[in-house]
Amino acid sequence: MDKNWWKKSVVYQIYPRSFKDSNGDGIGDIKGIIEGLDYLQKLGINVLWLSPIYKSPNDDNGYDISDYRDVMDEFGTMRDFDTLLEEAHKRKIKIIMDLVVNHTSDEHEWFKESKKSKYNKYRDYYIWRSGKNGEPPNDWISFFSGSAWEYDKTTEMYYLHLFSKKQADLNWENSEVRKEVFDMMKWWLDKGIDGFRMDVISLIAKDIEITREQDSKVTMSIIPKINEERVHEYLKEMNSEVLSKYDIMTVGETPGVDPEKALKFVGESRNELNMVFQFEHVGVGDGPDGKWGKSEFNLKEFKDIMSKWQDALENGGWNSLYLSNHDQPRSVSRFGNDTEYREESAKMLATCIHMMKGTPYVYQGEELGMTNVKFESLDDYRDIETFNAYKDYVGSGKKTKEEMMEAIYKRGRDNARTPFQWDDSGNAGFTSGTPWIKVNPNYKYINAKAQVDDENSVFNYYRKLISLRKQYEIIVNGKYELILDDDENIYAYLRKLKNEILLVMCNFSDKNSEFNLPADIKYGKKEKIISNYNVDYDEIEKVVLKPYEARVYLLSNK
Ligand code: ISL
Ligand code: CA
Repeated sequence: MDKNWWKKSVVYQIYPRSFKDSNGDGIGDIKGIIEGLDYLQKLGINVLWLSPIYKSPNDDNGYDISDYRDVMDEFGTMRDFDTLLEEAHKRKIKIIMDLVVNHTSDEHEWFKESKKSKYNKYRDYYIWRSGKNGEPPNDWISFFSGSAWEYDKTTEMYYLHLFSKKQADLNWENSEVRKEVFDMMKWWLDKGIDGFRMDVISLIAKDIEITREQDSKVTMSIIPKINEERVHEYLKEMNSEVLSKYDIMTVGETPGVDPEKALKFVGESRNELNMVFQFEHVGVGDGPDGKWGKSEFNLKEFKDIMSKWQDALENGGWNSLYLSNHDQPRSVSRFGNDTEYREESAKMLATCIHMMKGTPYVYQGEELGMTNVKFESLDDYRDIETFNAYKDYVGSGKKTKEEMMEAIYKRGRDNARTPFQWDDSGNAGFTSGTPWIKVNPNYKYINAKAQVDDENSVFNYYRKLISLRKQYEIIVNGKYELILDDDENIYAYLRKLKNEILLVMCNFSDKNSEFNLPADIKYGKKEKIISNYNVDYDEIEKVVLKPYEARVYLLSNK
């Protein structure tokens, strides 16, 4: 058995609510995922990450879990899940589940008990504190706007919620909580799942005594004061109790983590996780106001961040590679050009990410070049983060309504959550009913049906990138090296393994850009392995790259 299979894998993320609806209620479901498996097999991915499918009142689309051992009614039954796992495995596709254990829903049995009295057995499963002079216990703020504390009149105390008030933070200091979580993880692993993506796992241990005001680093960001030592104690315990006993992959979602901190999570000798999702590159160009503020994309900064991560994790670590997920705008809209050069830039961005060292993640629809959406009315949105931010910014006068809508068009999470575009029939072939969120009107020309059989499509380009990773060891193991560091339009890098060099050129601009091969790169043979324009490939010393052009060559001494 290959213990490091996750290093050679490409992961596909499914947001079940928006993937495929099998019964016409407008909500994607597990049977819908099963119907989509052949499509995914064709794409060539070998791991599926499912965003949460557990029982949930859906305040945050399943990231608020009320029963970890049951399936959300709208998504189907546990039998459906077992069938999905079996059908996926038949196709050599592994499944990893979202593990959301920083918090539970306030409708979870544990929380319902916890709030009953100070002496309840479950009281210490959550984080309760008394207020101060009629105010919350401290100045912490929620990721979804407002105080991170909610007053509960039953016991006249506050509980902590880093996200919505229906997502109460679990108290990881309590060993009973850890045991419950570990047992639940084993229960799923014993079913045969292949790993976990761990929601905000870097935030599970907090130093509540430290206010934002006291901690200047914290004041600058939404992320509260974390007890890093404890986080790693808990993960080591999780690893020895659970993870180490199975042949699985793990990826932690870790807001606020830089490469130095990341090595503590993923260092090979650390016995914690396999890799983490970092956030630095998706926040590139953001000002102090974060995602809702002004943002100027800057390629140079982006290259610096990516290169810093590639370099830092070269020895004894491993990177995750992503440009989009269910919380981020569509990558082609954020980093490329979603109008005139949509196809070119979608392919270029994919090249840039897939040729790096690490495990690539494809978010549903990214492989079609799906774009952001603009709904005219706020009522057409569904995301709690969007609604709360709107209230916060417009309510306080920090932004006008128009300014806030513009910000939502750019960065709102619903951009990524419109239904998957299967074909050009009504509602993009996603549902025969009324979708829970409107489809992006561009499904008429951006859809899977139009792309699967078109050899020049974005889909088939992804398919080729994915197959190259299986074919060339250098794509998995080659050492990354940035070249043309200062170029403001071109992102070019090398991967080196033995006597081979992979040369990757990506033009991030909508203009022709001249690439000049650094003189110290010596080679005998060259072979073009993928490109997104049909051009003449003989010359690599000096190349005029067309708008959003990408090319990859394999150079060898032989
Ligand atoms: O979405 C974000 C920025 O727009 C992030 O701040 C996000 O809230 C953060 O990365 C944590 O995300 C994860 O946990 C949340 C959930 O809403 C997200 O969907 C999930 O990916 C709470 O469970
Ligand atoms: Ca359904």
